[in-house]
Amino acid sequence: MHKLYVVHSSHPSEAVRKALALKGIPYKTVELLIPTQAPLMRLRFGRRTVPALKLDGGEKVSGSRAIMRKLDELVADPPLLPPETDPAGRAAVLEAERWGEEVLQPLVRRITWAALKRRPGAIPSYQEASQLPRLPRPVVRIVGPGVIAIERRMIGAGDGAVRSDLRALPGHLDHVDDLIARGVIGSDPDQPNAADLQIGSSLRLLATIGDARAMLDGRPAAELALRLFGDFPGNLPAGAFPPDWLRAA
Ligand SMILES: N[C@@H](CCC(=O)N[C@@H](CS)C(=O)NCC(=O)O)C(=O)O
Repeated sequence: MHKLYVVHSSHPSEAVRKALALKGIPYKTVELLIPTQAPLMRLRFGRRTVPALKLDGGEKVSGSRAIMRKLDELVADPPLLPPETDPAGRAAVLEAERWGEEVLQPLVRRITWAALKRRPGAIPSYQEASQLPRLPRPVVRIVGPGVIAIERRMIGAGDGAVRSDLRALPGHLDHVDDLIARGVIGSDPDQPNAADLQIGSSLRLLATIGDARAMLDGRPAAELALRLFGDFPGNLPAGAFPPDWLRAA
């Protein structure tokens, strides 16, 4: 059986999980504890991030976009990209997926860890439905801030970066709404493409952050995320970021 390596409430991991489900590909989930995935994944896959897929035959594929390509090779239907007979449509979806992975996905990750730094009490909500044994709250209270500090350092989520992420966020959401209006994403709710999954999973994680939800609410982007990823762990009430960080946005 194929094995998918994930961490719980990871947006690109959820994107890949959804693709596997759409294609009806059976797999086993290997859930790793944050932040142990970094050294463990480097040992197993030569790259420190999840999602990563180990195929039945032993082939290893790391990274959400590479995995999406592999899944289309394994099971053609439903396809995650427009057909090669529609080169313009295919290029537009690939470009939206690239933007989703390279720009939106890390931005949402930085905002999430920066918000958790300010509201570590929300950590258990991001562990809901995890396969791993639930850590007792007092343990989370003690180790949580250390884990958050490691993650923030690893992904560059310092205050300066997150302030400019929040400032840039409305522009990025306009871009998503524009992709929807142009039909690049969101055109077929029953058959999401690779960009739908990449962008929708990031927006769904973003919607768990109260301060960001205020910017998302009422947008087609929010509707897309909630439609594709209804159940998603995490709830971090509004008020985590200083008001002037949000005013700047
Ligand atoms: N952009 C890549 C990387 C994903 C990524 O950064 N995943 C996070 C979890 S959401 C991770 O494994 N972080 C650990 C690290 O940065 O060492 C992808 O889409 O696969």
